Amino acid sequence: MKKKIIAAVAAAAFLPLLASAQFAKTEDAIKYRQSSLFVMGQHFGRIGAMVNDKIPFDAAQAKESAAVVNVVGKLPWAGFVPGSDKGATKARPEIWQDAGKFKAAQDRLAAALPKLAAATDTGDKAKIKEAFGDAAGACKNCHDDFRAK
Ligand code: ASC
Repeated sequence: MKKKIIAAVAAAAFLPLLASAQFAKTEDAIKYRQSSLFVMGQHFGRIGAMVNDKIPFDAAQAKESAAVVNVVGKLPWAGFVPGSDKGATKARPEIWQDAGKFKAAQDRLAAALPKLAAATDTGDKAKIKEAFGDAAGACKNCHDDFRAK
């Protein structure tokens, strides 16, 4: 018991270290954020296609996609490690130069995604469409300021 507690405390102490050493290579950090954004975009796009009448509305699928987006939407930010503005990336240097503004853009998405998930719980297409619009606005806001064309 005592050993387990000591091990847990020791592990907790190393957590910040592990988080900062999450990627073996800068390229991996870039791939990680691009992959998570890609997966998020696929599922977000499915919801968009439904609420914009491009594909049939399916409440269960909307709910499933919103749940994916809600979780995967938390992931990309850890991939924006210092020095990863070079290479195969559209990330603009402002991400690191104006970190506060970049964080605010993340927070806007983080506020919108649980609302999208909650809207899909109702199964009400109009409500989902409204929440989707807010979340899409958060995507666009960040892309406008921080993603190269
Ligand atoms: C999407 C998607 C985005 C956003 C953005 C909103 O479906 O993949 O990146 O919406 O286009 O403006």
